[in-house]
Amino acid sequence: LAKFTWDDAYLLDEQLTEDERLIRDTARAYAQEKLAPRIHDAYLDEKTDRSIFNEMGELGLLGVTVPEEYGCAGANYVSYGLVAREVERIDSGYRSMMSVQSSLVMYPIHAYGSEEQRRKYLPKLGSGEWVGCFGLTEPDAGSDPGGMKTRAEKVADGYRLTGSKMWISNSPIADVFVVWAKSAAHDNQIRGFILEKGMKGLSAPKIGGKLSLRASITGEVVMDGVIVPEENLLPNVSGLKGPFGCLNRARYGISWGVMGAAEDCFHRARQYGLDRKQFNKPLAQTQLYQKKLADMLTEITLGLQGSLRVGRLMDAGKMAPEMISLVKRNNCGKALDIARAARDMHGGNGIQIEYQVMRHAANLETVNTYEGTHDVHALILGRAITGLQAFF
Ligand code: TGC
Ligand code: FAD
Repeated sequence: LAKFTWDDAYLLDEQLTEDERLIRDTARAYAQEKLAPRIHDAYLDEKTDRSIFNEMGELGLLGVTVPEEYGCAGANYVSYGLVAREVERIDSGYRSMMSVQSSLVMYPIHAYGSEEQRRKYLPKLGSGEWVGCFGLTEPDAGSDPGGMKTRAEKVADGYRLTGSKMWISNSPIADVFVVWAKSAAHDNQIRGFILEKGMKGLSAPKIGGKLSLRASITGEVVMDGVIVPEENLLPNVSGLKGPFGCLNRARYGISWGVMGAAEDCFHRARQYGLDRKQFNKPLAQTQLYQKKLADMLTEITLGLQGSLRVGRLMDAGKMAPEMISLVKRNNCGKALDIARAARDMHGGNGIQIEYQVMRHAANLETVNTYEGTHDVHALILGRAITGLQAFF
C-alpha cells in the first residue's frame, strides 16, 4: 500500500513534467521569499508595490505562455496555472496583477495583434517595464459586456474613443491599456484598442475603499475623446469573442490560483488545530474540526485535479469555454467556503491579519465575482446543458 500524503492527496506533483515543476518551484520560492513578507503591510495600507512587476518579469513569470521570441518563457498552460497557484497562495491581489498582465494584456496583443504591436509591447510587458490593464467592464455593463457604451469613431489616421470603464485592475499604474469599444467604422462591432499612458483625454483614477483585494490597485479608465492611432487597433479579432478569448485564459488561471489560497487556509487551519488546546485536547482532535479539514482536503484535491485536466486539454488544443466555466465556478466557490471555514476554525484570532485567513476570505469574495460571477458561470453551463439561454 502507498503512504497517504495529506498535503498532496492525489499525487499532483507526480503528474507534472520536469519543466512544469521547475517553473512551479521558481514561482513558489519567489512568492514565499519576496511576496509573503510584504503582504501584511500592503494589505492594511492598501498599497500596490509596482516593483513586483519587475521582479516577476525578471523571473519569467509574466506572460509565461507567450513565445520565447518575444522574451517570454513560451511555457504551457499547466505551467501558467502552477504560477497562479503559488502566487495566490500568498494573496489573490498579487495573482490578479500577474494574470491581468499575462492573460488579459499580453495574450490579446499576441493573439490578435500585428507583428509590429507584438514587437513593440510584449518584451516590455514581459519584463515588467510596462504594466498593462484590460478595460471591458463599465459602470452599467458588468455581467453583460455586450451592453457597453464605450464608442470608437473613425477620424483621420485613427479613432476617437469615448466612454468609461469601471473596476479595472492595475489601471491607475498602467502604461498600456487594452480597451474594448463598439466601433462605428466596423458595423458597431466590439474591437480592441491599445491605449498608452499620456494620451490626451485618458485618465485612470483609483477606486478607494475596497475591503477586498487591497494589495492590487483597481481604478476606472476614463476616455474623453482619446485619439488612438490606426496602428493601435488590434487587427485580428472582432466581436465579443475577442475579450472572451482573453477571459478564457484568465479564468482558467484563477481556477488554479484560488486553490492556492484555499491550500494556505487549509494548512493554517490544520496547524492551528494541532497547536491550540481547548477542553484539555487539541482542537484538531475533535470530530467537527476533523470533518472540516477532511472537507477542505477533498475539495482542494478535486479542484486541483480539475484544473490540471483543463490545462492539459488547453495544451492539447481541446478546450471548450464551458470546461473553464465549470472549474472557475467550482474552485472559486469552494475556495471561498474553505477560507470562511478556516476563519471560523481560528476563533477570535481568525479576524486578525496575522492569521491571514480572513484576508484570503475577503479577497475570494472578489475572485468569486470577477471574470464572470459564480451565477453567470452557472448560466453558461446551463445554456450548454439545455441549449436554452437564460441570461435575458
Ligand atoms: P454570447 O452570445 O454568448 O457570445 C458572443 C460571442 O462571443 C463568443 N463567445 C466566446 N468566445 C470565446 N470564448 C468564450 N468563452 C466565449 N463566450 C462567448 C460567442 O461564440 C459569440 O461569438 P460570435 O462570433 O457568434 O459573435 O454573448 P452574451 O452577450 O450572451 O454573453 C453572455 C455571457 C454571460 C456568457 C458573457 O457576457 C459573460 O461571460 N459575462 C461575464 C463578464 C465577465 O466575465 N467579465 C469579466 C471582465 S474582466 C475581469 O473581471 C478581470 S478581473 C482580473 C483580475 O484582476 O484577475
Ligand atoms: P452585475 O453584473 O451587476 O451582477 C450583480 C449580481 O447579479 C451578481 O450576483 C450576478 O451574478 C447577478 N446577475 C447578473 N446577471 C444575471 C442574470 N442574467 N441572471 C441572474 N443573475 C444575474 N473588469 C474588467 O474589465 N477588467 C478588470 O481588470 C477588472 N478587475 C476587477 C477587479 C475587481 C477588484 C473587481 C471587484 C472587479 C473587476 N472587474 C474587472 C469587473 C468584474 O468583472 C465585474 O465586477 C463582474 O463581471 C460582475 O459585474 P458587475 O459588478 O457589474 O455585477
